[in-house]
Amino acid sequence: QQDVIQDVPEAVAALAVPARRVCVLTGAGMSAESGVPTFRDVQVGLWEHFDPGELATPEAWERNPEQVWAWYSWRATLVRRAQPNAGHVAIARWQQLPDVDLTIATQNVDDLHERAGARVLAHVHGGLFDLRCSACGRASEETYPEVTEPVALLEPPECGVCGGPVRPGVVWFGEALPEDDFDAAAEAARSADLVLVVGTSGLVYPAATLPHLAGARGVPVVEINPRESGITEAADEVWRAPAGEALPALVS
Ligand code: BJW
Repeated sequence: QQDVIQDVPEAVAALAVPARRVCVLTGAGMSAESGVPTFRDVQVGLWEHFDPGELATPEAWERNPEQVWAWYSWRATLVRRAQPNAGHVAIARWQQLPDVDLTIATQNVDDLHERAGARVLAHVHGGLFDLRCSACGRASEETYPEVTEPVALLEPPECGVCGGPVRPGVVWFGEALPEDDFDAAAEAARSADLVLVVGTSGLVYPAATLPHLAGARGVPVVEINPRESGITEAADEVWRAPAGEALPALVS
């Protein structure tokens, strides 16, 4: 089995092993090996098959809530059936080490970090399962129906208080990020002694500024991603490997 375990690049180990305050910033690539599709990967990315303007904007919701609800119900079913991968588990174990203060700020709307046993400091793009009323804003106890393949239209549930349509708790294009989450992520990145950026294209703002905030304070930034990204240039070290292989090697 030895030959399938990734060798940790020396320069990465030199930064990661002594680090006591670690900030891990994750994107869709973190959950790719759990079978949750990314957004922008060639062929398999969601935006190769679906139009974000029709599904992930407040205008799309206003125009056609049934279409948006149907798509998120399918995505929620995928996430419910997915399991945390070895990368999620490795980060959770790292966080549990007594001499390490490790924070996680994720762009992912799934709950796979939590299901691996980790505590997430910030979900900067919200949570898929945090449903709320789109009219009065109250949190909703409703859930998504099981939908095992993309379907065209599904009626969203009604808010138990005002009757408005219940929406996913995610951040769509053009919407503000939850301020507390973004501020906590920014502070964690700035005050870390290592920022590890895992599985993001670094193309969506303002989340993509987080590694730069750290870099500007002299915090070393390490990228784990099989491919080049918008973060690569700002990274001090780059490890071209999948999260589910690199992270267990790093933490073992
Ligand atoms: C692996 C792997 C493996 C694969 N292991 N790695 C400045 C400049 C230009 C534009 C803007 C700007 N500021 C704001 C904007 C507009 C916009 C934006 O950024 N647009 C750009 C796309 C051009 N931003 C916004 O609209 C944001 N809001 C905002 O700015 O509000 C301002 C405001 C203020 C006050 C009042 C009102 C408004 C909101 C952005 C919301 C993003 N939402 C989404 C959907 C969430 C819900 C859902 O899940 O449906 O969030 S879009 C989508 O992209 C999702 C992700 O979180 C986000 C980032 O994607 P991520 O995670 O990087 O995934 P991918 O697919 O892009 O990359 C995967 C990576 O993994 C790749 O690099 C692979 O190589 C790698 N990988 N396998 C490790 N095994």
